Amino acid sequence: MKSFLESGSKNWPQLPRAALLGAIAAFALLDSVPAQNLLVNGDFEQNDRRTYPNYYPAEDLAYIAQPEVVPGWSFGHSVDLYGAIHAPQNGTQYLDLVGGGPLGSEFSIQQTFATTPGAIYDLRFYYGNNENLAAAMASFTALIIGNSGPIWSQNFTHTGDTYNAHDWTFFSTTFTADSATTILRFLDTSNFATSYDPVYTVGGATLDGVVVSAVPEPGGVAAVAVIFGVCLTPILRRCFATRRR
Ligand SMILES: [Ca+2]
Ligand SMILES: [Ca+2]
Repeated sequence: MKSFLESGSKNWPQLPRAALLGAIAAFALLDSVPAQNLLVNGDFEQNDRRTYPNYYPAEDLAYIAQPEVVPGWSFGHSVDLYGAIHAPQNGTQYLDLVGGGPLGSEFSIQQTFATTPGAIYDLRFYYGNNENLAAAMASFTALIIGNSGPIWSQNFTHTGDTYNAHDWTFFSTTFTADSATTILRFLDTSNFATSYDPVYTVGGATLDGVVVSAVPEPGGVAAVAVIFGVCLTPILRRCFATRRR
């Protein structure tokens, strides 16, 4: 029985096509491998909101103030974890940057993660606003902070989200780390007073699905191309040699 290669000019065009398809599949596979999230609890699913002492079943939210913790994150004055009826972007929980407290308090979260200086990383997250700001404007600043201080920052605004309907807005960017550890920080700047107390606030920007991942080095993709080139060249030579006979 003739091998595929030995079958001659009748089948040789199929081999490059099969190899090409294999190469395309390999590149697609490379592209589809889920990037590892370098953040802990970026989706705010850890620590069930119902286990916190200030969980309000009727509103399905937990008010969280220090010394209580949100795994992976440190936070300023207080935050809230909102439950499933409030339409999280993923899972059953999302974060309200503003738990509740005196207007002018610092409402923020941040997390430190390991990085390689000079390496490129991808940051992506979804944001919205607490329903108390449905007719006003939530705002916050996102920052990436390295050894030398902020290496990236951007201001965001959002409005229109209601009690159980979120128009989650997606954002992504890339940054180059300059140190062995990097800080991701979200600082709420809404400063929106409640209707019942002009010096008290309860609503701010909301977050879910926060991911930081390493961007594959171009060298890795190039290596795949080289491997395929090295493997395919002798096969193609044999194909053409067979055809010339
Ligand atoms: Ca979530
Ligand atoms: Ca709140």
